[in-house]
Amino acid sequence: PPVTLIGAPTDVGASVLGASMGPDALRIAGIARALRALEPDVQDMGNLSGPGNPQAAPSGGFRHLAEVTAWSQAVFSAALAALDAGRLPLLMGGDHCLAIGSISAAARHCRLRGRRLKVLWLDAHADANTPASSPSGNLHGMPVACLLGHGPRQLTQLAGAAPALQARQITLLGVRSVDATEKRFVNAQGIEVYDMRSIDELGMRSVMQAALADVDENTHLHLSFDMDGLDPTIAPGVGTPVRGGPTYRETQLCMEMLADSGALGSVDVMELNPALDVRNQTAELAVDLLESLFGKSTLMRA
Ligand code: DIR
Ligand code: MN
Ligand code: MN
Ligand code: MN
Repeated sequence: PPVTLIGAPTDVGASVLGASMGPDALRIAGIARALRALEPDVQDMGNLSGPGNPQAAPSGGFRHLAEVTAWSQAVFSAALAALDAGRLPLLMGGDHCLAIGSISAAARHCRLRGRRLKVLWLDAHADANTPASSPSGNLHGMPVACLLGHGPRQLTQLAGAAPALQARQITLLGVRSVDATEKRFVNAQGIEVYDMRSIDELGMRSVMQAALADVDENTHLHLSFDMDGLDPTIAPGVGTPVRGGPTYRETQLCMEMLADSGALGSVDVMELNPALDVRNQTAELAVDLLESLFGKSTLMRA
């Protein structure tokens, strides 16, 4: 489908600064040109605007709740407009709290059209903290919980009164850093998780087959890609790196199998932090992986 690139240059949901520069780093790495080789209709709508980063301490369990809400609403509107125009929104973050906006938009779009939404969350972290469990108050550690209806109302009700997602609609992939209290929430909700141990034991191919087993013609697949999901030796440009992530080849296979599903409907590329990167290599890696996600393959395959 035609693609709309949406820039969301903010780091209000994180405590490490710099993800605000992610959209331009992706542009410099040639994201639009690379995708146009695979899908001729790629529009870059430029950057959304929103409040600056006050660099305040958490209050009431959250850091920057008002700012995160304003940005999430902007992302929600832009992503929903793209979806309603029959386009695939590709959100260029920005920190991962913004996925509350993009996924709420996908949920609303799918609800109105009777489509089934399925979210694949590729991340070193589970991002499933609630205000009560969060050690940091950073909202980029809470989007999964918010999307399941656990969090401040401003964020849980972007797409309407019902939670944007049911637990069975989301699969976490690549996880290797989960806070002790967050672990309980993930288990209690029954979220499907393929952590690094599963990828080690089963291999990426089997994991992706299992993760995509329930995808059918009526499924809208949303990929929420936190760049810290990758191993930091190949993706150093992130604010909260965790060693032991999937390799370059494993991630390529993941993207190729997502492309083969034919169900991709929306994408987030989040937490890219150019201030911590090495000669823009993490942005270039993101573009390389996105090419596979949008169907580039070495040879034609049956
Ligand atoms: C940690 C870190 N679990 C928190 N989360 C991160 O602050 O909630 N998510 N870095 O991407
Ligand atoms: Mn659609
Ligand atoms: Mn994340
Ligand atoms: Mn993460």
